[in-house]
Amino acid sequence: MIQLIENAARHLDEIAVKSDSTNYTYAQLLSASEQIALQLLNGRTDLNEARIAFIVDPGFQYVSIQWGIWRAGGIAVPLCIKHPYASIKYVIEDTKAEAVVFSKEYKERIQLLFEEFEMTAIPIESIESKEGNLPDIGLDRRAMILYTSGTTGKPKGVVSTHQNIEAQIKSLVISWEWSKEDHILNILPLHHVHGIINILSCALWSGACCEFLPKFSPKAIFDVFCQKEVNLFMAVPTIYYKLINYWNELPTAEQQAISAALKDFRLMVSGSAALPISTLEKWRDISGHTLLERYGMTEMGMAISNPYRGERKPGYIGQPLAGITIRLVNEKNVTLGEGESGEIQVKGPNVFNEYWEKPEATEETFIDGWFKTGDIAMFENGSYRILGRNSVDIIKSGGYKISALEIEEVLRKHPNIKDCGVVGIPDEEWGEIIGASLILEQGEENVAELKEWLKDKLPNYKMPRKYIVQADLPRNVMGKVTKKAIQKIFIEL
Ligand code: MLC
Ligand code: AMP
Repeated sequence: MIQLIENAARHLDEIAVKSDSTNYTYAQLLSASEQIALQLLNGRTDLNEARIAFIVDPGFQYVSIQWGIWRAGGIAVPLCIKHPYASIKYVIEDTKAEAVVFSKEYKERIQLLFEEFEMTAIPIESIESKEGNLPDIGLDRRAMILYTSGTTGKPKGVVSTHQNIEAQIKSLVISWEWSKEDHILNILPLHHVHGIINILSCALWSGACCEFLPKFSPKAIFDVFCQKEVNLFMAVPTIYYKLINYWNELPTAEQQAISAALKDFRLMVSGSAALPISTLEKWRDISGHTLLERYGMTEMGMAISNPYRGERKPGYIGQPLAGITIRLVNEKNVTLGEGESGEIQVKGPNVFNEYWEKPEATEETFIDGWFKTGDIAMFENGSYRILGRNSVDIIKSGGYKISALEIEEVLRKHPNIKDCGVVGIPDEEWGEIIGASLILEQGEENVAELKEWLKDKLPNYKMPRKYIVQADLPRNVMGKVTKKAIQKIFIEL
């Protein structure tokens, strides 16, 4: 039994989703998702964990398809609407999805899939009304695969069961006191946990309303806030930074109207990357709210959070959420005490079981049942504080996790690039921006042409923003590229 969907029956006439200026009730969501489930089943009794990919704009269609896949017993594979064909193809190939559900906006982008793979194309507009039975779904069934970048080459599929998802939702609903009176604005991409679990699923679990905007725009966000229906907001630090910049440029009367609307909010949360204290303070001046910073990861949902009630400490991520156990360990895996810095390891029902068809990667990421996050932190004065990561090859930009190695692999395929080193450069707005040091085969390389060449190979958020050309990459005595030395060159530019 999927409790998230069972809960909907308690709120049939309430608004579940607001998108494209239309309100959709929980009854409509149940009906639309049932039709999609029956269409996917197409006479079968159960999808038995078949992977179903889907690509539609954030909104009612997205939720109906996600729930439809779950109700038919499938594994939902949400595709990123900003990905070029090459990235979409990778996910389809890796998951061996049996079908893609899509809306007409994305038909052209994915058309080639149906020539390259044996799979079913399901235009969302083609779903017909059907009658039939839906299978019973156990909590241990695999429910979703989200792709995350790691320290080895290509992204890995993180598999979550219904049990994982339920545990992730429940701990947030309890800790942040969600209720059916809540109304949240969701402007985050829907192929990552922040948008899918923390915002969408927590809202629907609670009988609340989740409103969507078609794309990120500070003006559109503030316009929605000023309608005074929304009382909850969650975003990555870059988004708060952009909202602050936009607000600063507005005439005083508009600034005051926005600030007045924000004061009535119940809660505002920041996460997915470190929240600069300057951003927290400026947002407090504008909104009257101290952002609640929390820490999480695709593999486990949220794990550590500042309190909903009680002191929210700037620069700290807070305490373990209900039902989640945390320890810090050193390189020898010895548990550390207060004031010592080490890797965060996590245990709990929220933690995933496996990377999709990557048993070795799965084994490497657990030790004695603890999930190794790769994040370094310290516990002091009753709170955890993030100090960094144990790999320089993981970049966080705009809240997206990006693998330097994945970008290097693409760059090395360019005919004039002999070698390269990709790094994250600290940046107030983006957290980090991506820098690439290039070793050329010959002559010079035109950056505009290189960007054009990269366009169909990498999504926009994985594009290097700064380039340098070097005669050779800096290396240590063992011959290993020293990324810190490359970073230093970019910082000093
Ligand atoms: C885009 N641009 C960047 C950039 N991304 N510049 C530097 N670094 C980046 N990473 C530039 C573009 O080139 C363009 O420039 C301009 O910004 C607008 O580009 P866009 O593609 O239209 O971006 P936009 O829609 O504005 O997106 C910005 C954003 C987005 C902050 C809204 O990055 C975003 O949605 N981030 C959230 C990601 C997220 O949800 N992460 C959660 C992962 S889960 P120009 O010059 O052409 O205008 C997780 C677990 C947890 O982490 O704990 O939550
Ligand atoms: P992802 O793999 O995209 O889910 O990103 C998870 C990573 O985001 C974590 O491993 C952290 O490195 C980072 N992260 C999430 N929340 C925070 C936070 N509040 N402060 C610092 N880093 C964070």
